[in-house]
Amino acid sequence: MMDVMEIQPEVADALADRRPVVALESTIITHGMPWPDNLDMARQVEGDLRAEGAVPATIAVMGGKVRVGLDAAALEALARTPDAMKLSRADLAACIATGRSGATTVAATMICAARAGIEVFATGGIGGVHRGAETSFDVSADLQELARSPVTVVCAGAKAILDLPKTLEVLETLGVPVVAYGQDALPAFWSRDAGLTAPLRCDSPAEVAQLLAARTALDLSGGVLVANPIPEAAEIPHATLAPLINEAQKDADDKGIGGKALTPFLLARLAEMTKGRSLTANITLVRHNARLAARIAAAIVRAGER
Ligand code: PSU
Ligand code: MN
Repeated sequence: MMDVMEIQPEVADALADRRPVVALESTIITHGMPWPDNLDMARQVEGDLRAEGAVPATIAVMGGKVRVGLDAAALEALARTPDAMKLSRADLAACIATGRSGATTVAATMICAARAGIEVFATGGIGGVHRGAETSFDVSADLQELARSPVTVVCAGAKAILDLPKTLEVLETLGVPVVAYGQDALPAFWSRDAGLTAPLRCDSPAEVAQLLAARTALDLSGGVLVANPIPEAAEIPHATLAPLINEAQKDADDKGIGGKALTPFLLARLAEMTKGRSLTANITLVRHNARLAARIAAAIVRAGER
């Protein structure tokens, strides 16, 4: 069989020794943030994981292989490749087969993490049901993947550029546990609360590990979504953002932007409209999620030792 995975030795050793490892996606680097903030963010997040005692495994496709764990040179090369393919489940194999560079979305990162044996993954926000999906049918493949791949995804909720009630409905239909961390409200990426209550709540990494153990005992497939509210100091209130999001979505509609280009367009447009405040908030929340993901990975390891 074709060997398509290249696991960095540091990551492989940590997995073999049952030490905490946390996967990181790469679309946020190539399509979610501009150069050079993207590289700074990627390095900082890896540093945050290490500071919490976890080994980072940033995932991307380079040179015809899925690389699990990138060295400094590979991370920089990727951050300088804005035309990297944006990979979801549908594109992963084609990117490998053609030898192109590709950045993994939440969906593709989950697939690769699960194959590598990594149980926890940190990101900013997941994809979801886009506004106007009743006509565009634009529902991110991230949601299906959460139902399929056994990975715990720590995010700051779904981006407020999405239709959040519909996103929650689809996750419920797919049987994906959606857990708000430390509060009842569903965090909405740049805002701690957009007026929706999360279906489930956990208040500590140990509680998340217990939930995962019970799911394993029941042989339930798929992943778990942990939504960690952005730190208060960095939050942009929902009322401030809502009109800007409407405007950004209208710009996208006017320009005929949809499909894979929509999320990157909306993020870039919002960063412009908020004069960089949304980008700063995005970086803060990803780093915050990485620290929680590391603590959850450590709690899973501890639970396995008992
Ligand atoms: N989180 C961010 N910025 C991003 C993304 C997430 O803070 O750019 C990316 C993720 O990779 C996610 C993708 O999987 O956006 C969703 O894209 P789509 O809506 O096209 O499925
Ligand atoms: Mn889409």
